[in-house]
Amino acid sequence: MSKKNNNENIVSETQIAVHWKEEEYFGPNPKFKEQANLSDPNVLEEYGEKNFPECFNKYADLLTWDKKWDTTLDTSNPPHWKWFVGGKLNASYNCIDRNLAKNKNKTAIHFVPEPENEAITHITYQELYYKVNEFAAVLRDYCGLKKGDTVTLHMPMVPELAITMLACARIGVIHSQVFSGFSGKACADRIVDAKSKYLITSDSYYRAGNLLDHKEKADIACDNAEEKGQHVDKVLIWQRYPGKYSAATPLIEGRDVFVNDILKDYRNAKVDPVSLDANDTLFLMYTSGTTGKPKGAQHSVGGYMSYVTGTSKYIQDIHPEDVYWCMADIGWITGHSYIVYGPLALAASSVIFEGVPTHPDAGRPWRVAEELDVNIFHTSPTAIRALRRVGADEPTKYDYHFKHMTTVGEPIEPNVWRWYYNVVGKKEAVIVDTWWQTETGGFLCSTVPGLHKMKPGSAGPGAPGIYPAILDEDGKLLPKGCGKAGNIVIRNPWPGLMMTVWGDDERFKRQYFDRYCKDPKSTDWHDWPYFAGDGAVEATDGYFRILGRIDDVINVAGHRLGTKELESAGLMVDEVGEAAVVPVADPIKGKIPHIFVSLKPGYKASEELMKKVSDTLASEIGPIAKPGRVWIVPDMPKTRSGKIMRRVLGAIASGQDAGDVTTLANPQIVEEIKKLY
Ligand code: 6R9
Repeated sequence: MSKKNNNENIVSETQIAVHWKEEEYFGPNPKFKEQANLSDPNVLEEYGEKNFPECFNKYADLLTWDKKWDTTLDTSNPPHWKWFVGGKLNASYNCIDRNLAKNKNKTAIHFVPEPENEAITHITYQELYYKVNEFAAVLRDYCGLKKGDTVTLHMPMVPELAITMLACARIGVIHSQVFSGFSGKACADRIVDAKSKYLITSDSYYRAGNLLDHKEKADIACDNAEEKGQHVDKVLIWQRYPGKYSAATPLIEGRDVFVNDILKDYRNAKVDPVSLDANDTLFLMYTSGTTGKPKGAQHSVGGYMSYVTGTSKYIQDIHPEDVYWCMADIGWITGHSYIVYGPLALAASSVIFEGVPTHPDAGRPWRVAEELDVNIFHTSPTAIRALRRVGADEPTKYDYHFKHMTTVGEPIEPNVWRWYYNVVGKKEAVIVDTWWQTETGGFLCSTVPGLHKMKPGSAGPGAPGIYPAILDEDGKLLPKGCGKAGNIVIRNPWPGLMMTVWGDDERFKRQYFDRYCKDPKSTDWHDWPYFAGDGAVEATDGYFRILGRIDDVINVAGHRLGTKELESAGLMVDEVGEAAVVPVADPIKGKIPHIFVSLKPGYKASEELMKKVSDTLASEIGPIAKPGRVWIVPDMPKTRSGKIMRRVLGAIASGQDAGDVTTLANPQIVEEIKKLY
């Protein structure tokens, strides 16, 4: 779809004006480079297109296979690519058993409870082996679960979540973990879609100082699932304090059982890992997207495990002696790939943190880092902004040293990136900005930390073996350095890509491939680019800067502005802690941006400050970006994974109904913001 703008130039719908200035490069740090898993530029060439798909055999070779694969990539049924066909393996074996010979006494999981007076616990690989076997016996012998069955997990950030996942993986049971912050009803929808007869949950967990009753959500989930036609036979409940029930909601007889009680009958049980086909399913991870019912991204055992292990090694730079802390929740894909499966397959020590990073104060993460001597740290821009907002100098007070840090989940504003680099990383740590999705299993764009320079706000080039491109609305390639944004696609298959949407092959094809498929009859992968749904621009150096979901684009008088670049300009105002930009209908310009900002502690809203924000947008981006209104708000409405809900802000700014806000992390904020209207 093309249309004419005021200058009579043809502009396409995807051509967002990109006004962001080029940022300077950083690093890579020579000390980091010396120890990096990947620092030889020639190796990178081995992942070039002429070696595709065999280049990914190197990732698969990082795993232990029961039977080696015959075919690296089978494209006979597009777009359901099959990797490592004929190969057999087990994920639980790869994350646990094979590490025992050299590392059985090493910590696999450091569990950091939220209350600071509770000691950190350290689970060795031997203990993990023991616990996973016992629970696998419960699943197999007590529950009667077998390969290919699904179970829904609704568990908080406790080690038992990783144990449950690995126990499922051990016997080929497909786990579907639902983020613990989601409601019982959201859990029910996922139980119904996955057709789970078992729900595995916890009685309670700590959140910002409160021990929450989590079991009450299980009751709602089961009742709601029943109404929708899915009966849950049993609810298995892990106890936050084993042997003690910490929730007020009574048990339902015949349905609810404490894991701790059953485990007594399976003491020291051992369960042989089931040898699975590479293309059997390891887990489902539901993703909501902006529209439609949640989709179950169905991930494979062989391809997924190879991809997360390879990227954990080369992008996260995990060595077995590292203490690695990813602050994401295991209820999201980041936690599955880069807290559990990737790091454990590499025999690292992975930290599971129960709590809120800024509780009881902004120094908490840095105290944990100091105590455990964490050297790899992984978090999101939303957490970085929150930590900067409440404790910009806190990191300097603690004696920890990161060699490597990751940002993931949203585009990071360059000046937030610089705080992360200078203050959190103490100018010692390299940063990778990893762009990817639930659907993609692992990283798609990122610098290789021992090889590439970093550029604030840019994810970087395609990860090894990933060939991204920017296409316009008509599928024409937008060459690098052209300054125009478009839709980012991945031209080739890769092992981490989901196999399909659970129970809906058609939706998988429609959502991710129909957009740019060159020939639906073709079995040549070149005809099937993966459409990610994000807008992006490729700089002359081949680095991709992600501008956000393509729906987050504002068209002001024919100029397409990325919300992210406006927000980034807003964040250049010292007083601003967070910023969100939304489009509001305007009779003259079509759409006009409104900017919502929340302030760092100690600052107050004023007319003067509003003007300062407005002027900064105009001076940084251009007069076209001058916002229709600057809203100074106490906080942003956020999803449970910390993403700002621009949809809600857009509705408020337009004087419309904000819709269903019950799934927000902070629904009460919506009323407060509405009062400003
Ligand atoms: C891993 C994860 C996916 C969407 C994705 C994009 C945004 C993720 C990003 C990023 C810019 C990054 N996103 N990482 N945008 N830079 N480094 O977050 O998966 O929850 O499925 O979200 O998040 O818009 O399309 P998921």
